[in-house]
Amino acid sequence: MKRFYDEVVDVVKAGLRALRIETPSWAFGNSGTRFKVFAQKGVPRDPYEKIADAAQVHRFTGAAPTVALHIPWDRVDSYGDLSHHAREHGVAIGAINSNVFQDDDYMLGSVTNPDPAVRRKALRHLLECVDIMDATGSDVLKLWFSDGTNYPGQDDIRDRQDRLAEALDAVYARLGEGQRLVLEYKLFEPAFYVTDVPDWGTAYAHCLRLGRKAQVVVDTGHHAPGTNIEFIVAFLLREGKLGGFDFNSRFYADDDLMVGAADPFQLFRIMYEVIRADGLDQDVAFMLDQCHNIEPKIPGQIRSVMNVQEATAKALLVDREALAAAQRAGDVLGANGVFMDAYNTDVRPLLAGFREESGLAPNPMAAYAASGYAERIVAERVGGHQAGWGA
Ligand code: LRH
Ligand code: MN
Repeated sequence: MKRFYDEVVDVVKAGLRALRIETPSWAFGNSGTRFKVFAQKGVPRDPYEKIADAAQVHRFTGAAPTVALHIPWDRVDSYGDLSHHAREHGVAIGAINSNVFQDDDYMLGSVTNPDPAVRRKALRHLLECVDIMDATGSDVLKLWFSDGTNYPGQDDIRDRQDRLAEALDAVYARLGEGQRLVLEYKLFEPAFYVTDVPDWGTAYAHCLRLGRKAQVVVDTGHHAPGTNIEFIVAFLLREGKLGGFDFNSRFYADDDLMVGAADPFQLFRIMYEVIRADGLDQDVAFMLDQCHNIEPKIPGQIRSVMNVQEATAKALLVDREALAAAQRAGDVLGANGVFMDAYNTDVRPLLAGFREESGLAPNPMAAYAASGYAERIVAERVGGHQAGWGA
């Protein structure tokens, strides 16, 4: 392992340089569960402050240069001005996330709603998000539909798919040059019987039908327990249909905990399939989609970026030649051993060195804590309305 390690260090560093992780604006606002949203001091009051906080994640990790927006949570008068503000803070605006899950009209669905007037309203919002992409220079429209039913017979499963396809066609047709849509699936919640885009197969089928500008988003928390997510990743990459990732982790359902916190080995296996498919050089939007309900939000995002960097460095350390030879030879334990050697390698010293070579502090968490930024925003952000999921 030692000989291989010395040889491959530069390959690992090259991979880490290519790794870009988008932070979600909504992770910096208050979030919680239906039981309670705990307000934290210093939380942003508007998209400008959210972007300033996201810029801290990039400042200390060097790996989070873009921030995803969620509309209407991040609605502003001038998206051009917001983009300028982002650039001033050394970041850029990334994916635009639509939201057709918080309006009373969408109780029985948005683009799949039995009522054509509600479907038209939902479509107008999706098209407005493309207008915002034009204004921010974003090339990714991220679509997640909470649409579904709670009781058998409540609505016709096939009719809802027809309505969904009709809306996706209209959005796809509106996409400009260089723009693409990424469709996110989720097994359940808030719907508890049928979710209209419940799994990767449904999302993949719709994207295949739409065309090359449509790809699938894999959100770690959106699968049934026990789902082999790295298989889905390997399959979608093989098809050129993995458009993005919503990184987080969970012990039970869509817990939206810090990526790698609940299952660092799963994250390693996922990143290995990404590396194996040269996914770092493809247009896969790696995004965090998390809620820091009880922990400080900016450090939570910094820790999350570090967790993805650690998993990626370990995945890049897999001795691919030795692995392929063992696999070809049917050497089950040998192959598994090569894989586990990489996973069991402590890459933290390598990452600290990589950060220093990149002009960054070796320990981003300690550097952020020492920056005084956390204390400053608590002192400055008094009054006003703290941001959250309620807009
Ligand atoms: C849905 C989801 C989706 C976002 C939302 C914030 O659960 O994962 O990606 O729109 O969280
Ligand atoms: Mn998500």
